[in-house]
Amino acid sequence: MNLLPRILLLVGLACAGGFALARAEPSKPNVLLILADDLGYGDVRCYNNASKVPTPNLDRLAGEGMRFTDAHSPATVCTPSRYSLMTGRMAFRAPNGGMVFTGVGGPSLIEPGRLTLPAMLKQQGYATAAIGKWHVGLTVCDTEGRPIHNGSLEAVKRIDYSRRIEGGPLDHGFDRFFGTACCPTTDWLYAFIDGDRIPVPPVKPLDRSTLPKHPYANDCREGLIAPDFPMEEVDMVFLEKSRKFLAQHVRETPDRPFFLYHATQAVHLPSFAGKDFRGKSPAGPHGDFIHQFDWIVGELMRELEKHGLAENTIVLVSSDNGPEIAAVVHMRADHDHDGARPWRGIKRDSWEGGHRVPLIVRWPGRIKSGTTSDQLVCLTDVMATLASITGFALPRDAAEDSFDLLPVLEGKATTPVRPYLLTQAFAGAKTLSIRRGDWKYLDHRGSGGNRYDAGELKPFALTESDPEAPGQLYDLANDPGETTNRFSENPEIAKELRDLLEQSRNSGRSRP
Ligand SMILES: [Ca+2]
Repeated sequence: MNLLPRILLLVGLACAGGFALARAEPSKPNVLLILADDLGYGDVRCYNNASKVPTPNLDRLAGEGMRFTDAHSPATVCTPSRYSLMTGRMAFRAPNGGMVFTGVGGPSLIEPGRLTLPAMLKQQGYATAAIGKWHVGLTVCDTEGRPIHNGSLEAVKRIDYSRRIEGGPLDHGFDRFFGTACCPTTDWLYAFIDGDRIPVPPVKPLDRSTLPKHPYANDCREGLIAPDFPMEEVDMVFLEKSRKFLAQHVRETPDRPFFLYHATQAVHLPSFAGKDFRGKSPAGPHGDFIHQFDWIVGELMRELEKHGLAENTIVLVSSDNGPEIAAVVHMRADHDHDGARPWRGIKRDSWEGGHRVPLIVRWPGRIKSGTTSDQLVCLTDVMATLASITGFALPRDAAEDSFDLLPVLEGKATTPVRPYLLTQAFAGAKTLSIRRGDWKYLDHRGSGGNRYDAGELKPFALTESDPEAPGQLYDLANDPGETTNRFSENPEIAKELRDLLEQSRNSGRSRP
């Protein structure tokens, strides 16, 4: 070989090597994860053009990023769904993993020592903050130091506010936390937690006589309230805290990436929209609340832009489960609006309406604007995706149900990233379902959550098409509304899916 070609070859190899190194060096974008509570697929205009609620900010976000049409919450209720988002693992695999915490909640569903999404990002150099509703459990104590878990008003009265709160967000990877233990305006303890303390304790019974009265105002229990706790402006307080976090981050630690998890009160009942939003949507009080959530998303985006962060921040917006009974039943009747549309079932149910949720992801330069993905994805996947994006090698005993969506986000995935999807309904491990391709198998009879034989949902009950079958099998390609149970028609497919579910349950994981 002549000298010149050899030099060129060496230069070429060096360039290729340098390029490879540059490519291998993971970028560390900021992450803003916005989680709505009980926001339905059909509540958002870009998912349902018949939605009666204007959602211009979510629609704009979808236009600037990727909108997933087959995204799922891991569970059909708050606590297990949020556990799974924070750990990348199905909650039914954890002790008490089907439980929904009430009152003060707890103890933490997250096992001590388990790697969480925020802890992983913290290891990757991120500043981490959680603002809003936690609901994954924590531990408060009485004056004797005895733990208080769940319980109602009597439990709240026994709390010793001088003691540290154990097992909350600060003990699971967040540098900062400001929010509430459970549902902010539902669960007896109407007080803000700042870090690991409640600086302003609740001192008097909540006076519900001054609160709005409408079909969406239930779920507000007779708890104790702190003097600084504004029942109708909780989300405005959370927004202000997230704004302050971003401003402080830019001022004090601009060289570090951040992970901000903003979990709103909206749109969980009671639908107490803030004063600036009442009557602003044409779809009643719950419509106003959805509209307020949309506005909050817009404000957080504006805040990123103000600080010059919008270009290098991945923004994810989703919901922890489908829409609530009152919201669906009354909005269908009074406003011709259907938050569960086009699916069967709602919050708590195994049917799609319980867990098919909006998911919008914006990441300028990496995600093509205005794209749609029909990949089967789950909120457990956020952890493996951010591991991939930040160059973190997930250990085997973490994120067991999490799949890397980066190829999907970059438009490079040509095959499904998930072999199958698991979901759990209200009764946790007793009401699991599994989806592979177009087939979905429910390992139980009935909804898995709500009653349809009586009460408000009775008018929406469908006749069971395969009443003797022990489970349900639906072909979502031809029957997205899950109207016809094909269990007895296709026993071999039902068995395959049941076996796969059993195998996944026994192995403790779905990630290879
Ligand atoms: Ca929820």
